[in-house]
Amino acid sequence: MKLLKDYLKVKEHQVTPESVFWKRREFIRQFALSSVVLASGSSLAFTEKTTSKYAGLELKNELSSEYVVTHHNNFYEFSTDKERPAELAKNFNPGSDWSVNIGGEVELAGKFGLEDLLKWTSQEERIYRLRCVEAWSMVVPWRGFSLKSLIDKVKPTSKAKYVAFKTLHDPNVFPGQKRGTFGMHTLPWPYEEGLTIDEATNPLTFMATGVYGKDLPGQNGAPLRLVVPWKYGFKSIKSIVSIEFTEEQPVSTWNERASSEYGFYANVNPKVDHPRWSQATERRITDETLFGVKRIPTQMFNGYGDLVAPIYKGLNLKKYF
Ligand SMILES: Nc1nc2c(c(=O)[nH]1)N[C@H]1C(S)=C(S)[C@@H](COP(=O)(O)O)O[C@H]1N2
Ligand SMILES: [Mo]
Repeated sequence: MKLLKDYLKVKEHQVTPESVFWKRREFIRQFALSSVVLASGSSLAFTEKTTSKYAGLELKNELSSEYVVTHHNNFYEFSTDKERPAELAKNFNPGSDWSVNIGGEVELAGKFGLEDLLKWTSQEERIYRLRCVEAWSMVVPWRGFSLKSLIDKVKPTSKAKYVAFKTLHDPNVFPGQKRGTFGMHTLPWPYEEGLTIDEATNPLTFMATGVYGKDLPGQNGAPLRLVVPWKYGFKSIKSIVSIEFTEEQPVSTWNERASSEYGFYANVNPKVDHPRWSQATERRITDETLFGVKRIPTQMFNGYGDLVAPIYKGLNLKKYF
């Protein structure tokens, strides 16, 4: 649990010279002109939209500051602490020198450079809410491409029912993967996640390569990470090196670690509590709330139900949490 004094400490770093502040304003203005409509009132309040097609997403949100997005992270390969990944990831700048294995039930299997993936798809900006299973949340401006556009290119076979992802496994890069780092609390590496093919091809499902107009920093999952905004944050696997199309339900690292606490689906659901805490509300982290604790109600499917609820028609969401 973070204490108020920790937030005050963060606030000190957050003080930016005026020139930097105005650059950020300029950037935010560009967002406002491209994919986001500026709401009246505060200059930092946004009417959120992913693309103009998704008018259903007009929920008022404040963007979380670049500082909190890049300094309050969950990336256990670096540390179980929220502030440490930013520091420990300083030398992890893979850039485009990265490849991804695409395999399993797919026509175009192989090892592809990130550059190839970027040639096949087109990049855009998306502002999404991120709701962690730990009951904190942010609003993040990502850059990247829709996973569907990549899937359309590589053409899964009719046997492909799921998509499985893996994070890089290299203890020389990730200190947290060294044996005994967390003692018995370690996760089984590599971190793995999976989606059903319907979830993976939903237009909201995103592969991020950047945040706040810059390439992803290491702590946010450089150079390529998944973003599934209607699911708890742990589904949004970072630093992906493998994408496999499978017939069977793939491993989800947190589900494997504690299946009674973390389900395979992990859809944001205020009515299904975590065994150790309520999921009815969340602590929204923005600049302002660094000074306080703003609790807001958690929305079903994190507010993206219009676009994703049909996937789960007839599914018991308490049983398949
Ligand atoms: N490989 C890997 N991916 C991961 C994690 C992790 O520890 N390792 N943490 C997850 C969790 S719990 C959350 S909430 C989000 C956090 O993303 P952010 O740090 O970019 O906000 O990343 C997810 N992806
Ligand atoms: Mo999380």
